[in-house]
Amino acid sequence: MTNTESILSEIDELKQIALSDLDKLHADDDQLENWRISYLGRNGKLSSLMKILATIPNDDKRLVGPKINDLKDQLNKTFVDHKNNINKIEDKSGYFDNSLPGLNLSSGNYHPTTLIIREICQAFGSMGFEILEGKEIETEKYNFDLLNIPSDHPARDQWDTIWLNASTEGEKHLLRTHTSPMQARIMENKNPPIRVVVPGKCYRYEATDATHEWEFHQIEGLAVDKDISFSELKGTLFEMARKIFGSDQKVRFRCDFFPFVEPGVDMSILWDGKWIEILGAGMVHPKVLSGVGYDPSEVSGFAFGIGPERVSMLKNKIKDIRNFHINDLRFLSQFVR
Ligand code: YSA
Repeated sequence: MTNTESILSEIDELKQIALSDLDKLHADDDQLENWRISYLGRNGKLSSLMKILATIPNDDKRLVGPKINDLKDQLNKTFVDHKNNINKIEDKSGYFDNSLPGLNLSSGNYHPTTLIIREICQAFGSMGFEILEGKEIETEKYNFDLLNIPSDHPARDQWDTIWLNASTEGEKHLLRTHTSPMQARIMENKNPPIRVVVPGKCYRYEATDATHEWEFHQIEGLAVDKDISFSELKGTLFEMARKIFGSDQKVRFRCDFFPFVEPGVDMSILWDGKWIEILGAGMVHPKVLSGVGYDPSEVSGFAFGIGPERVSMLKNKIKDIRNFHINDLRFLSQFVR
């Protein structure tokens, strides 16, 4: 084989190996660049062929020279095409592979407190109660005075209060310790018959434990009309417990003291062999009725304050009320509407 023939066969061989090597590269930028340097670089394999060109006779150069140039053009073009193709496959923004499985989008869910508040309000809604909301910043007058708890009354100690610095026209402000101030606000603005429930947040200046939070919710209930009796209070709360916990649920009423009711009770649920208190209630005290301008000889009423987190704890076997506030998705994602 002459020198020229051997160069021609080297050109063919180089072409085959270069293209086959390039074809094996699918992603790695470094490997692509190595390929380019190895074949097309200044000291690459194509340059070596060019150097041999100088050693062959001029007539043969006319035959071999264009062949080397053609190979150079072909390798350059194939390299650029191949690289573009790889970039297109890797480009997530512009390239859409409709054979890939879909992404799972995580959908949000209601907070367990929202879920139980809605469930309890719905239970009362089906018994004809309206739903209202009140404000979390209250005055001493509505949180205590109009509820028959004067400033020197020891019963105030029952509600450990977070007082605010702000006061307007001598009125002291606080974060409401219960939803009961809404009783007076509603009665001042409405005439009987009244049937409302008021869900909302309350705050108490107290240490937390498994059943007590310093920030928690209550659902206040109020019914005022002519001839409202204690048996209607009992019947309404029994029905609520039946709707929330089922008809077999055992419920206990005991006497309790709240200055704004007479008589007063609390209601407990039998759970795992223990009675757990979920609400305070009673017949609206005549002093509260007259304080808002009603005539206690004309109308009577009952009221109650439920702790929805406690209800949810019983229903969902939650051991610690603090779970409601620590924002742990392992806890929160268990509550599906
Ligand atoms: C009583 C008579 C009425 O005519 C109207 C309302 C009331 C309830 C009264 N306002 C009150 O706040 N009573 S209470 O202090 O016993 O709280 C009522 C319910 O709120 C409790 O049974 C409990 O379920 C919940 N609760 C109270 N303190 C809590 C709490 N839940 C979580 N953390 C706390 N620190």
